[in-house]
Amino acid sequence: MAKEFKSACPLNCWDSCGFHVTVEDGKVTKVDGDKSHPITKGKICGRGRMLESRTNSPERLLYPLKRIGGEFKQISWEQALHDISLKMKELKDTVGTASILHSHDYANGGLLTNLDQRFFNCYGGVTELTGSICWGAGIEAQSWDLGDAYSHGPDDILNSKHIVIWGRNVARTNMHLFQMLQEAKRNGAKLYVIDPIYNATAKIADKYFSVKPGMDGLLAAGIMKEMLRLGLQDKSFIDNHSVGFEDLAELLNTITLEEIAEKTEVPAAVMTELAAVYGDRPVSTFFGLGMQRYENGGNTVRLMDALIAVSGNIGIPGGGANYANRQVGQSFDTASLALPHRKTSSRQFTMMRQAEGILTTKDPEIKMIFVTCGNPLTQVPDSSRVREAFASVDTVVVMEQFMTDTAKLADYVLPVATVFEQEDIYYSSMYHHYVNYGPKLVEPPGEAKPDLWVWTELANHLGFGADFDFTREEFINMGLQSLKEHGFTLESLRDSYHKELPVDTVPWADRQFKTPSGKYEFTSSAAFRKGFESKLTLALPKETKWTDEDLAKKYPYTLLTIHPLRSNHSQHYHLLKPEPKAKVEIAENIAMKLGLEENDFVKVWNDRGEMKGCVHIMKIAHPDTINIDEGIWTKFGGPVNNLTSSRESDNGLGSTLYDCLVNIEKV
Ligand SMILES: Nc1nc2c(c(=O)[nH]1)N[C@H]1C(S)=C(S)[C@@H](COP(=O)(O)OP(=O)(O)OC[C@H]3O[C@@H](n4cnc5c(=O)[nH]c(N)nc54)[C@H](O)[C@@H]3O)O[C@H]1N2
Ligand SMILES: Nc1nc2c(c(=O)[nH]1)N[C@H]1C(S)=C(S)[C@@H](COP(=O)(O)OP(=O)(O)OC[C@H]3O[C@@H](n4cnc5c(=O)[nH]c(N)nc54)[C@H](O)[C@@H]3O)O[C@H]1N2
Ligand code: SF4
Ligand SMILES: [Mo]
Repeated sequence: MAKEFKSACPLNCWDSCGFHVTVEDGKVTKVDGDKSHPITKGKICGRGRMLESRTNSPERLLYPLKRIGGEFKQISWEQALHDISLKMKELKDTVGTASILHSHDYANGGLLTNLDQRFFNCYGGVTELTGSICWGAGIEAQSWDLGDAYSHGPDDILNSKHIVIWGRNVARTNMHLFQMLQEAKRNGAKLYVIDPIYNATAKIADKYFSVKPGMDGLLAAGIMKEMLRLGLQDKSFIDNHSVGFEDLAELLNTITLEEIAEKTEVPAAVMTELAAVYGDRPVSTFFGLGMQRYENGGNTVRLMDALIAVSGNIGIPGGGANYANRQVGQSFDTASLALPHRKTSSRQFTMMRQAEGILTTKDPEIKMIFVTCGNPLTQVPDSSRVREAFASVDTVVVMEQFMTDTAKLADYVLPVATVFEQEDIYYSSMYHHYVNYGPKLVEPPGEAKPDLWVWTELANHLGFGADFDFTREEFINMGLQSLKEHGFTLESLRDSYHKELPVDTVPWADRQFKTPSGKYEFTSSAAFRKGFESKLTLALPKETKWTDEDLAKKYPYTLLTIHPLRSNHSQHYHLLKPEPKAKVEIAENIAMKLGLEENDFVKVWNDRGEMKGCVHIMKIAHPDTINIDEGIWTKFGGPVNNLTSSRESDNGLGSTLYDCLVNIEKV
């Protein structure tokens, strides 16, 4: 008999949807939207629906596997736990715990995924990853400018006169914001999209502005120049709530509007038009992650923040520099879960440079890697280097649901449970501020186990089982301690399924910024203290004709590798029908120049690697721009990260995935 339950989407996504799940005879048979969810209101995307086929797929990993003589052999859990814990003991007693790397990303938004850190901290501390391929440059930039990265509550957009979508592919990646945009438009708000690609969001915009990839900081500078020329700045905000404005004004005097127009490939008149828009408060700006995945990404976000500050759109209803909402993650007591004080030795690699770290770091060398909630072989830049690095390590343990490119390279593959096979609560620090509850609905197939079970068993083998001697319920309540006074307990969430976190829905309304000065910092003392350039600059990406003429002659086109429509990163490709093919989307001018036609088979390459696929011509896209969606598996023609660079952003914590020149030819 079919039974209906509420649950939650665990995927790394802006939207963090509420689910309505059908279970028949111990199997999930349908995943739909929960109509009672205040933000997601019953609508979910195909990636969420496909969690049914992910859960029931015949390709699910069902048993622990060990590589023996180049082939995977099924082994018992007891043997897997014995082998792995023995190796960990040996490393701890000889070269030290930092010889283990924990490589991960954030594939599961469950609160208890924080317990992997508890495991490694109680073990003694390992080599950890810092920064983020995803949003690192922008997070660091906003923490320099404002003290942290906070967004307005989703409904506040209805207070905006103008809405600017800047480098966010809303219709594809953030569907509930797309619905809010439509409502705000009906309400009379004007919508602007700034993006090198004319995407589905641009189609509903009042105005679409195309920009040369990586040049958004300069564009913001041009808009600010025009605001100052026309006297449209918010003098009161600048005088009373900011520091360093003189440095910014001086910087803006070092470049002309014409020079900005030349580099951004945006007409000067557009900057004048956008100056008028920003001067007509309130204006809400929604940053995507697109424009910060460049070598100048941190500075770009800082210049965009500066524009929003200069125009007085910070801390007012209908305004905001909406990038991420870290108030959400900060609401939970993650320290009680992760026990950071328990580690005695540890070391850090950045996410981007993990391959370099593995290959070159000594004292101790990396001897073992644990991969959880991530697929670095496809998702981390400069894939061939990542492959070389992972292949060079003695013991690689991958905890996975499927035989991904990364799992294929492992020495031990441990099969883990999916969202419907374990109880947890889910949140995302990207868009809205509701936490969702997801019950255990079905048993994991075969011998698959929740990640927490694996940590607990390994802790028992390693002698710190007491640190894991708690039930899931106790762990969830541990993470909710900081919210107890607001009525959050697992019991209350089991009742309500979703609950609004007590966060500011108009952040910085009190103008008390979390910066060292307590003010908005155009010149950042936090940056200075960390040894970075504190003043704003007019930095350009690394791979452009302006910064590397020879490279641009060899590789004249900019490659973007944006997020796929039908897959969350690499997670859904293998379930798509028909089987996915690599698609190379090119701007019309490239097709004309090279005589390329729709469906031509082409090779895209640079010094780092190559990839092949079929041409699709984008009718409206910035000239000389190519896109290949990220996430595609090796067996379907990927990974596209064969082409991308592992360089870090200017502020050290982000990636430069889209800062990438390539060439293309028909094969
Ligand atoms: N369907 C789908 N949705 C997802 C995901 C997914 O894999 N698939 N992933 C989720 C995750 S983890 C994340 S981080 C978010 C990301 O959400 P987004 O930030 O919306 O995703 P991106 O694919 O990075 O695309 C950003 C947009 O930036 C544009 N862009 C690229 N370079 C520049 C530039 O220099 N300037 C400007 N102005 N625009 C630029 C691209 O053309 C694209 O439209 O999406 C989440 N949602
Ligand atoms: N070229 C290019 N590369 C990119 C990007 C881009 O725009 N362009 N985007 C970047 C961004 S924004 C992000 S966020 C990263 C994402 O990078 P990843 O998070 O590495 O990407 P996913 O494909 O989601 O892989 C997650 C893996 O975790 C597994 N998994 C899911 N749930 C669980 C669980 O509960 N436990 C365990 N142990 N495993 C689980 C899934 O099966 C999947 O194989 O990719 C980055 N890489
Ligand atoms: S992937 Fe995002 S939009 Fe799709 S169901 Fe999950 S949270 Fe919602
Ligand atoms: Mo991401």
